[in-house]
Amino acid sequence: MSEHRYLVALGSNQRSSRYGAPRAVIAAAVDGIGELGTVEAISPLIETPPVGPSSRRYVNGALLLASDHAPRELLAGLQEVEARLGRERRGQRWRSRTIDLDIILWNGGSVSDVALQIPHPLFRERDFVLGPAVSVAPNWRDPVTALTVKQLYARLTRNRPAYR
Ligand code: A4P
Ligand code: MG
Repeated sequence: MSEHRYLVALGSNQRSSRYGAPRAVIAAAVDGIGELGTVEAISPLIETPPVGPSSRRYVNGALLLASDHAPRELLAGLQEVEARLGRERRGQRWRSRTIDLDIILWNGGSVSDVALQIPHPLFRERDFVLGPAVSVAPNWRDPVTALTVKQLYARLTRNRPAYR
């Protein structure tokens, strides 16, 4: 049994010369993440309108990972996967990217330092994270608000239509 469990969010809104369209990039990222532990569940991939300056739509998804890596090690592993898939780290924040991998929740609770915050500070406001997350971890409880992923998603989308 792996020591840790993580909810990881995946996003892509740019083709990769090597892997192709965003969906294929995400599939390659899932393979890479599989080397960091056991991927226990993958959400359907959804198309979402961009939040921030990028004009291109994103493909987003989420997965559950069981892993022996502690949070900072996992972050380093995810960044290695991003680098392998051709993510350019220079430039504007929130620019188009071939792949973005974020740690959303960890079963060990909270982490807060300069390089890593878990829960991800913005995930409660983002339906492109919560939508996919609901399909893999509906009952996972956010340690900060004590609400489940499903409740956070319902709270966020109560007054407007979901993407799907
Ligand atoms: N970092 C801190 N906490 C974490 C965490 N929990 N998981 C640090 C991953 N990384 C974490 O990230 C910058 C630094 O965040 C990392 O070096 C790490 O130490 P980054 O991925 O290099 O930069 P970024 O992604 O440009 O910035 P950021 O703040 O992560 O942006 P977001 O929040 O990821 O937003 N619209 C749609 N529809 N779909 C999207 O997926 N994504 C973004 C990016 C904007 N708009 C989007 C989407
Ligand atoms: Mg990121």
